[in-house]
Amino acid sequence: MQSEQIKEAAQFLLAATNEAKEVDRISSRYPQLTLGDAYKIQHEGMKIRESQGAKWVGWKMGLTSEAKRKQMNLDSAIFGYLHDKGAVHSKTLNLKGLIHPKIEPEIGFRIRSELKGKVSFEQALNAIGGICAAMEIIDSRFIGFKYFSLPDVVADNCSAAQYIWGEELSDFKNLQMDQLKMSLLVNGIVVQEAFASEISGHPVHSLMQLSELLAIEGLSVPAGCIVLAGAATPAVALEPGQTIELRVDSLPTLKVEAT
Ligand code: OOG
Ligand code: MG
Repeated sequence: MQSEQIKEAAQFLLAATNEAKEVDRISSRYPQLTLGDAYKIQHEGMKIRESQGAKWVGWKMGLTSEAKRKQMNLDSAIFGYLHDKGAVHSKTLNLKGLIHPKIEPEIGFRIRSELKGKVSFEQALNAIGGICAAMEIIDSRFIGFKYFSLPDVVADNCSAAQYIWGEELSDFKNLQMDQLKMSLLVNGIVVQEAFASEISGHPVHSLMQLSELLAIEGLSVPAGCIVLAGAATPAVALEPGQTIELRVDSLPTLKVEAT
């Protein structure tokens, strides 16, 4: 795709986000859309947001669990960006302004030293300064939240909308991170449950994968940023009135009320 088309596609998707309006997939407008073009569209989207005052804060991994790949009928891990305006700071989650939001149980990392390219498990683990339970609110801009290709979802910043960040644990060396049980509750009832090993076999593998995927685009995981490792289970549709809770063994619980 030409750079003018990349810009146009980024603007088209941001307008859909801001107007909470579902739109046709990018690949129906630009059938030649490749994964490389899609990451350029994503990057352009972040640049536009920055010009409007948002700050980049980190990365999200997507489709790191088999359950998510099955749910979306797509087959490989992808990444997107997180910005400060996406953080939910209150105990209520306002669904106005979202199209068809869903919520996912995730593990969050605070990065203390840069990761670049292919790294070992030890290097990735040592780069983590804190871990927490986190929830991601995803909201595809595409009609029906389905039937999109990998480049489509990447261009749409991997459906990123908002995220809820838990209290971080900095002393996690004795934690069997992949053995943490994650339970997502709606109105007090467990609706999804999985071990953190569902995230790429181990959440740290997801971080290693992220570093490698970023290198293809000439990017890295800088010190100080945050990372969402990807959902451990399928996403759950959000509706006003629900109380959503995420319990993860050994990590502080998260609870919000959707309005
Ligand atoms: C893509 C984003 C997936 C995750 O954690 O797997 C994602 C989508 O499902 O629309 O954020
Ligand atoms: Mg996610």
